[in-house]
Amino acid sequence: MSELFPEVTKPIRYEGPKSRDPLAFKHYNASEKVLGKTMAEHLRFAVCYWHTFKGLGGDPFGPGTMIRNYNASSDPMQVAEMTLRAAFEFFTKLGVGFWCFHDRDIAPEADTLTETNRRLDQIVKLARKLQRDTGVKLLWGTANLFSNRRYMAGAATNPSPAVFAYAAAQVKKAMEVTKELGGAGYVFWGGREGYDTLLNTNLGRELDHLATFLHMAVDYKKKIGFRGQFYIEPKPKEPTKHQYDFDAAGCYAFLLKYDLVKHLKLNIEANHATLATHTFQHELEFAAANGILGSIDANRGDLLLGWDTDQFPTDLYDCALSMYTLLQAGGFKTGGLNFDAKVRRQSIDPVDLFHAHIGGMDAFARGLKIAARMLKDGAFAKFIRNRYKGWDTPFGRKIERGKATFAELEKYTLKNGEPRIQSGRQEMLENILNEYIA
Ligand code: XUL
Ligand code: CO
Repeated sequence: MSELFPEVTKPIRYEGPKSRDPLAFKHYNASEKVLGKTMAEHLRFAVCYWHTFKGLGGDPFGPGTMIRNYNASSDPMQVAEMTLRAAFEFFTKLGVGFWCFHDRDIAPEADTLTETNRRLDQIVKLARKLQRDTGVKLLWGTANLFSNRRYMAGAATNPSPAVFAYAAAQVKKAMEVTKELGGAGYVFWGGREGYDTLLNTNLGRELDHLATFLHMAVDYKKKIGFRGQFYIEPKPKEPTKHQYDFDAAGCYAFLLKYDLVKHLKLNIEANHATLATHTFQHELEFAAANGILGSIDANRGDLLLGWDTDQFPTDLYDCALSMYTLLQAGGFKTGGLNFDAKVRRQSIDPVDLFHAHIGGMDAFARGLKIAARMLKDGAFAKFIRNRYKGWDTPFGRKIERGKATFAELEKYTLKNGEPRIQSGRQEMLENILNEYIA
C-alpha cells in the first residue's frame, strides 16, 4: 500500500517559535528538559484511534466527508490491516510515544463472539509487530460497549443479565489484548451506562451492577497478571441524558461506596468537564486532591455548542492551568495526554490530522513551560500559603486535628469578637497569570 501521508515526507521536527512551517513543532521539543524531565516524559502524548483513523466527519446531518485510502477495500479485515499500518505511519511521522484504542476500532465485529475475537487476535498480532518495529507503546485500551444495538440500554447497567454477560466477555477479551500489547492502562468510559428516563429505570440496582462489573474486572486483572492502571472516565451526559459517571466528584463517591477506590483512578477529559459545567482544571484538581488523578483525554468543547465537540486543544490558559495542577500532583505515572479529539468535518485532508495534533502538542508544550515557571516562582503557592496561615497557628492546628469543640470556639469568638477579613486578590492574581501566559 502507498503511504497514507505522502505530503509528510519526513518526521515532524522541532524548529522553534520562529518557524513558519505548519508541519514543524514551534514549542514541543521532545528531548528538552523541563524541571528535570524531558517534555516527552512529562506529556506522554497519545493518538486516539477512533477519531483519528475511524472518524470520517459524519454528523447527525450527513455522512462522512473524508476519503482515506486505507478504506479502499470491500474486505473489512483488509481495511483493518491497512488502517493499522496507516496509523503507525502517522504515529512515527508525528513522533508520539503512545496510542489508544477501543477493541472495535481496530478489528470489526463479526456475527459471533468467537469470530469477533479471532479477528481481534489477528489484528493484535500485527499491532504487536508494529509496536515492536516503531517503539510506539499502548497508553491504554478499552472496549466499545456502546455502538452495537445490544447495548442500547447500557452494558453493565443493562436491565438484562445476558447483556451484562456479553459486556463482561467483551471486556475480558479487551483486557487480555491490552495486556498482550503491554498497555500502561485500561479505561472504563461509561458508554451508555446511564438513563434516558427514570420511568423505566431502577437507578440503585443499575449502580450496584456497575460496581459488581468493575469488581469482576479487578478480579480478572489479578488473575491474568495485568499490571496496567484501571481508569474510569467521567462524563455527565451524552449519549444518555444522565451518565452515572457524571464528574470526578460523582465517580469518587461511587468508588468509595463500592470499595473500588484503590483499584481505579480517573481519566479526566476536558470537554467532559465543561459538559458537567466544571472547568478542566477543577476536575483535575479534585482528582489530584483525592489521589485519583490518572490520565487525561485532551480536547476542548465550544462555548456556543452544548455537546461533546471534541475539538483539538488550543487554549493556552487551559493547557497552562491543567499542567500546573498536574505538575503539583507529581505528573503522570501511568497516564498521559491522549488526544480524544477530531478534526472538523471540513478538514478533509490527511494532512489536517497533522496540523491538528501538532497544534495540540505545541499548546500543551507551551502550557507545560508556563506551568513550570509558575511553579518555580511560587507566586501563587506563596499567596495561597499565606491566605491559610491562620491554620498554621496553634489555634488553627487544634481545629484541623479535630481537637476543638463548638463550645471552645464560641468562647474564642466571644472573647475575640469580629474576625479580621482579607482580600482574595483575584484580579491581581489573574493579572499575574496573564504575565506568565504572554
Ligand atoms: C466519549 C469518550 C470516549 C472514551 C473512550 O465521549 O471520551 O471516546 O474516551 O471510550
Ligand atoms: Co474520552
